[in-house]
Amino acid sequence: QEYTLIKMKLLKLPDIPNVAQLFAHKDVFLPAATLRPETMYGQTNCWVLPSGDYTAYQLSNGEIYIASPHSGRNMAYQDFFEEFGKTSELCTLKGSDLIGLPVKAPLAQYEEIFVLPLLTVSMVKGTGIVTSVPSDAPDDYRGLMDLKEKDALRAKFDLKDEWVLPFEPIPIIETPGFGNLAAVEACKRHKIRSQNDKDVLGRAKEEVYKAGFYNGVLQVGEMAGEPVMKAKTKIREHLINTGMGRSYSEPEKKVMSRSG
Ligand code: ZZB
Repeated sequence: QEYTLIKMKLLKLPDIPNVAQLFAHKDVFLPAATLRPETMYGQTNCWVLPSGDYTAYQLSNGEIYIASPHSGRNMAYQDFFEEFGKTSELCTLKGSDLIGLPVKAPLAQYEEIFVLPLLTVSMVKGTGIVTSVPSDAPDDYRGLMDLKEKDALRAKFDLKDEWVLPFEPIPIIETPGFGNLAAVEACKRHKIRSQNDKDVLGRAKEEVYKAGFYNGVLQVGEMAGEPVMKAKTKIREHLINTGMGRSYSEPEKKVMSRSG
């Protein structure tokens, strides 16, 4: 599986004394793994698993990435670290330590967006850091709406209203049959009421993926007017060439289970 890592830059360091020291004067990123780089114009927040274990890694280019140990082990074989096959770890953090931090997300229309909790983030897929595009990803739309609609959920995670309430899905892709907020439409059709409605969210995601990939037309940015299929590769290259993104791959699940 070939992902694009979206380098979301931390605009404030976690408020943990030793950690703040380790990160001082360095560029620290939350690298979100995506298969849809063309949707980055619609980012509204970043997701982490509150109970998830994350590691801060020192990259050979001087940058720091905070990501899952699962992704760290994969990065070790893809020239992210000084020594091939070895990770370079600075410290560990909980997802909850990251919640509420502001980040600058590449190509996002919002100047700064915030790290928020999503209970369905997998720590063994991608990097465990997920960028949120509620216009085109049903999981993201439902996750954001849960936080907006359920005051008790915001209270549970100590979220400030200003991290959540100002952010709305942004129309970025026209998808025939779904309009310009495909995920919002799909969640409406399937009457999805919670981020925990996993099965139906999975079906909505499949539908939106297919319709968006084959028939979607980008509405914003330099590739506006181009089909998603064409814009996807160009935007991925742009992100990587400008240092805002990086290529990252994961072995197929079958290969992983065969090798243990
Ligand atoms: C932005 C985005 C915009 C995404 C969209 C999807 C959509 P897949 O196909 O199952 O591999 N993702 C990445 N890592 C994780 C994780 N650890 N836990 C939960 N979700 C994760 O899924 C790849 C997509 O799942 C990624 O692409 C990411 O969300 C999310 F408009 O990034 B995507 C219809 C989907 N639309």
